Amino acid sequence: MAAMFARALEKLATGLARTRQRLVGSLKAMLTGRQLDDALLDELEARLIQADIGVATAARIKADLQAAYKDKRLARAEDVLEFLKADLKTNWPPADRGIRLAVTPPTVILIAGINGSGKTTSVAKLAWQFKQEGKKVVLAAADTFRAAAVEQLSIWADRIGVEVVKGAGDPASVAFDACDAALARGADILLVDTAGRLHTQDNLMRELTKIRNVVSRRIPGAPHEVLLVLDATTGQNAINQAKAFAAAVDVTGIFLAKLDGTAKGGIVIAIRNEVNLAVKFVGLGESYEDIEPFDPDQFVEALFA
Ligand SMILES: Nc1nc2c(ncn2[C@@H]2O[C@H](COP(=O)(O)OP(=O)(O)OP(=O)(O)O)[C@@H](O)[C@H]2O)c(=O)[nH]1
Ligand SMILES: [Mg+2]
Repeated sequence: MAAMFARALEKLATGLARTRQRLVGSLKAMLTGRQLDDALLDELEARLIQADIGVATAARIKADLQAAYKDKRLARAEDVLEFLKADLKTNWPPADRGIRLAVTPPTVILIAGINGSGKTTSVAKLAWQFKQEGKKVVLAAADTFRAAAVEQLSIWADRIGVEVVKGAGDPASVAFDACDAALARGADILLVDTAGRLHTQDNLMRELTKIRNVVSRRIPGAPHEVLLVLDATTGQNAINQAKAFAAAVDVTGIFLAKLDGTAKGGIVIAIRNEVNLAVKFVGLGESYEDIEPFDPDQFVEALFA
């Protein structure tokens, strides 16, 4: 267990390298030999905002630092990083970050998000992870608009060794067939990949609702999860997407992809404070193994590693 935790932390720390450089690295340089005064606190706040932690959160952290300094719980600028680390860890209340499994399998997980956010890759990652846990996984290629999308998912399915349901019909009918297949094969998990869409594209949002309805008609209680895949490299824009999608469909959690490719990893903190949805998984690379369940303590440890 300890070894598993260490490996996960290492993976996360590697993925967060750019954010750490940008944020913690620059803070270290900034704090060395400085007086803990208002000017320094202003600079610190600006750095936090640059790392996409969010304006409100940065202001709150600054106020916490000011209060701690006044109460003499914090004396030296050098101690700010330790304080910050502890402060960030208190940011997340206990939340359900696991996948809500069906009482009677299969558990159906619908994947949604804008174009190119990382949906198909995240489906592959989830499939791999569930398979590692000994679960039987089926994929539904419900992005039927492009042949290349079906092909991409099929390639992942082959590599991971799971079955994929394809079809010539519309996305909802493919999802329906996939439900049948998952039931017939006694699958534990059905992951439904969908086409990218914007929350402003009414017809496409209706189509997502249609997929949802068809799935729930075939399997009572499904979909058990609707995961929104967000691209961490888009920074604050990801927040707006999360709000818009959550208003349009019943999103149950976030898969934050491409956390490795960004210096804006502070977005995880902004999501917590500005969107009422738990980040359940993070994507840390382009391979199917580059997935970690999101754990706040681990995230903060990795950020300051
Ligand atoms: N570095 C990095 N790249 C990622 C990650 N997840 C996805 N990608 C890359 O992002 C690009 C888009 O990924 P897809 O999975 O095809 O995205 P999608 O949302 O399915 O795209 P559409 O179906 O076209 O809407 C690909 O080049 C992926 O390799 C990640 O966690 N880290
Ligand atoms: Mg895709």
